[in-house]
Amino acid sequence: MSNYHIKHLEEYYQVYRKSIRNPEVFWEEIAEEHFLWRKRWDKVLSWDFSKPEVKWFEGAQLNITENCIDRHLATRGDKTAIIFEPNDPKEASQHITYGQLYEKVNQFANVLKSKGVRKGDRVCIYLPMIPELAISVLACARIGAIHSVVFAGFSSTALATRINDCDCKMVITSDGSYRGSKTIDLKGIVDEALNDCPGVESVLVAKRINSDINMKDGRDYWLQPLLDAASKELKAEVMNAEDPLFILYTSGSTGKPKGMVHSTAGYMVYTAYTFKNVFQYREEDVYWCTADIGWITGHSYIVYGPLANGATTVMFEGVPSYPDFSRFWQIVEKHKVNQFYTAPTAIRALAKEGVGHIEKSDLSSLKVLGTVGEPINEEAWHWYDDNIGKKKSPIVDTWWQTETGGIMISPIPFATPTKPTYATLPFPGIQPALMDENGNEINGNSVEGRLCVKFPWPSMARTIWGNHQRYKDTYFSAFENKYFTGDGALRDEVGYYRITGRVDDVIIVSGHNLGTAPIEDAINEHPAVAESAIVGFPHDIKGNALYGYVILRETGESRKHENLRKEINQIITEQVGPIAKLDKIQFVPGLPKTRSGKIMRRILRKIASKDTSNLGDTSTLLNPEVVQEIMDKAL
Ligand code: 7RM
Repeated sequence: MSNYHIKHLEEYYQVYRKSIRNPEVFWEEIAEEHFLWRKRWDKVLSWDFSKPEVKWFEGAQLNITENCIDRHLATRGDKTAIIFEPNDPKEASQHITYGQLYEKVNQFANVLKSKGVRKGDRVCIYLPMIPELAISVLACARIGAIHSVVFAGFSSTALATRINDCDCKMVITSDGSYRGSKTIDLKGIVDEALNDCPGVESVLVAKRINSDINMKDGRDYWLQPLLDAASKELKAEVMNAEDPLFILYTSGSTGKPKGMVHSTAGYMVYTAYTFKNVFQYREEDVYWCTADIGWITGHSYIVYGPLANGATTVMFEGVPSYPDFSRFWQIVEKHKVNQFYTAPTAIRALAKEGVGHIEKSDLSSLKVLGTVGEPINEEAWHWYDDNIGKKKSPIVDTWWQTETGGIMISPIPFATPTKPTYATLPFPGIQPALMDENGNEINGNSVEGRLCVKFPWPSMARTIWGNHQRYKDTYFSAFENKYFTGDGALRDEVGYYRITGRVDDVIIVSGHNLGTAPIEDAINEHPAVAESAIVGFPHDIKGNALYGYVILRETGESRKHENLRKEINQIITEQVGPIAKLDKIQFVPGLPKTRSGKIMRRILRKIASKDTSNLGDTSTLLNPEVVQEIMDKAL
């Protein structure tokens, strides 16, 4: 029986049981059979969640790029590793083979070395979704430099914070980027950020939009001439299993962003293993994840997981709406995409545009559909299933986090029967636990609680850069000896998990626990409502009361607002109960959202509590302007 590639439900249960009974033997077999090691480990696992300290494959040595590139050369040298699909459909796509990727990564790595980057140094990568982004990530890994990719939609302040937090000595960027019909002056943003980053010694600049930019003498270098002059050979640095591979920032609910640190061997093993199974990847398949490499989804499931399996992975530079909303489906047809992985927020945006945009494209190549990033609502799930998968492609609703490094709960397509809005079953090696408010584990099925993980898995983040105490406080202090995810979940009668959302979204009103999601679902049923968000605010008698922010489909006249408020509370009373009625309802033009579509409730909570003197870090907001508009009319 192969533990590595699970094909049936029975096999899943067998493998899962084995992974729980004897995790070390389980992971050791996978590590042994499917990866290239320079030196074998002395110990598979040592761990102590009270410190917290976790080590996987201690004593082993490897380089992850030898696993993602070199070892494929003999059998897959001419196979396409990366398909680059540009923003503009009229521009030709590029196919980079494993052989070419080997040379390009080595050239890039040689350039990094020539500019003084050494093993352990931090390099900030601020690039659009062009091949140089994947190549520079791998080039860092090849020489043991720690990459810190910052999504190229972040502002100069957000960029500077991230550069300084981990003392990057180099920034890799481009002259600019294309995003739909717009261009963005990336180099200008970097220049502004670097006014506050004294530690940065050099900037490598890729040419993308041919704009006229400022190049600072002795600091800024055009990338291409350096690459052209660099050798295509380079011996990969030998890394220890637990050496940091990268830092990736995730926004905390308070304070500055957290630089999650991922290590080398465990991350490699886990992302490769989950990629193979969650997407049922076969040798000839073309796989496409629409995320940006600036997020964990792009790190694990555009770059490392697919390449470690010798897969063909698509990198798309553009947006779903350019030149029009048929773009995704045209790309699926053009590259005959077999596995397609996107976010619920994209699915909802596409659904809103109607099926006319789909009908033009041949989607028959699709075999597996994926979703990630937030709970997918039933309507979006069915729209995806009906119109994109034509009810033939299983949907994998994959639950995981920046901190977990890889997919934790997900169906295995063609093995696990799917259920709308359910992430279903834990991956082999993952031991979830649902906890009650008193810190006790809730056993049995048909239960709901706070989602924890009670045993280490290989790709878990090892610390927060420069702040181990914060790592401990945030993830290992709420429940003893467990990793706390911050999410709530329910386990149904057969043991399937459904992630209900962040538990920081739970509001206790008069002693009753209210989840924001069911209340919002009720409000959204009102025909005049487009979207809504609920937060709690302090109340003398109830402890907390509810404040609703509601976006109307049409702005309408304010004299109608009083009636609407009554109707909304009527629906809530009917669907959730009178306890969930809103004390205040503010009609707003938009909601503050992160770029991955998550509502930033922290800001809404502050506005509702009239505590707006310090809104905290708003640098990750897609639409910061809406915050002022909401504040101006707060109730
Ligand atoms: C991969 C990613 C993590 C948070 C997580 C959840 C939410 C992610 C799902 C989901 C319901 C899903 N990393 N989340 N996936 N909720 N179903 N399939 O998104 O660090 O950016 O976010 O996202 O709340 O804790 S992340």
